[in-house]
Amino acid sequence: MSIPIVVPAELVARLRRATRVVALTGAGISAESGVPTFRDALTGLWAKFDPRELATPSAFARNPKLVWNWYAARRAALANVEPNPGHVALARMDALVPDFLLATQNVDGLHARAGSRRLVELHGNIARVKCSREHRVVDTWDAPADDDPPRCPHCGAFLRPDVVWFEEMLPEDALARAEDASRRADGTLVVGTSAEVYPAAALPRYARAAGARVVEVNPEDTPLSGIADDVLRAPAGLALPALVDAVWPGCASASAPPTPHAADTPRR
Ligand code: BV8
Repeated sequence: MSIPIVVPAELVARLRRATRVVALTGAGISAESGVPTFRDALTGLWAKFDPRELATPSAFARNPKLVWNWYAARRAALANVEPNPGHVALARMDALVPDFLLATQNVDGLHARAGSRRLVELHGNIARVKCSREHRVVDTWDAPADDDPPRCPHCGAFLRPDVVWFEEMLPEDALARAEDASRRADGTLVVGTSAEVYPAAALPRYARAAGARVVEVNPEDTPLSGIADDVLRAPAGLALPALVDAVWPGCASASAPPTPHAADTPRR
């Protein structure tokens, strides 16, 4: 059942003129790919846990095996999902907007798989594993033995997912690029996030302060709805293709994988 997505004409005009656009995404954009959001209750072994409890250094210190297995289960589940038209539409925008940056809170890697190139993963990527002591990414790791996660081949410390846990600093370069782009933006999209986790949730406010047009795409209200100029209350997999088709009609359907950088080709 496709719901008609109304894209305001003024928004179309503003985005068509925009040259510097930043998109911030959260778990909601991957929901239509079958990836549970952070608000969706955990299931199975983890049903009794709040994700915010498990995604912490103290949880890993307390029970490394439990946390390792939680991430291993999420990693395995990602092997059976595909990017959806929402991811692909943002990859299209990357090919169409001169100065574009996609900052995601998601660790699922679906934006990169959809063809997004100017992309920063603010909270890391679940496909990578690193040493919990030296923070060096390791390419291969053996299956965990008995009750422990696998160990670092260099120093013997436990291995852990290369994601940012609560109370841990974000990757400096990724955060700096996202903050800088937000402070220079003339348009920003806030897609599928409950906007409660910082410093990511502050980015649209920096764009707002810079005079950017703020567009929220979310079926539900969020703490950022109040600063949005436009709110598309619809699933991202429907709203984003409609938005890209409205702003850049005839630039091949928004749900088709992007061709090499339209932005590199001289604009007529
Ligand atoms: C840090 C990786 C320094 C791991 C994650 C300022 C104020 C208050 C608190 C703080 C602050 N500054 C720092 C903090 C502390 C904390 C924080 O923000 N706490 C919150 C809970 C209040 N921040 C940190 O700890 C950060 N580090 O600040 O370091 C420091 C050091 C020591 C002590 C203090 C500070 C690190 C934060 C990163 C944590 N790692 N993920 C993993 O994935 O396992 S966060 C994780 O949760 C996600 O990455 C994401 O960021 C967040 C979940 O939010 P969403 O992605 O938005 O998902 P959610 O499920 O909540 O919502 C889904 C939305 O989608 C909904 O709105 C829904 O309506 C919508 N939706 C559903 N379907 C669709 C849809 N939308 C569109 N289409 C659909 N189809």
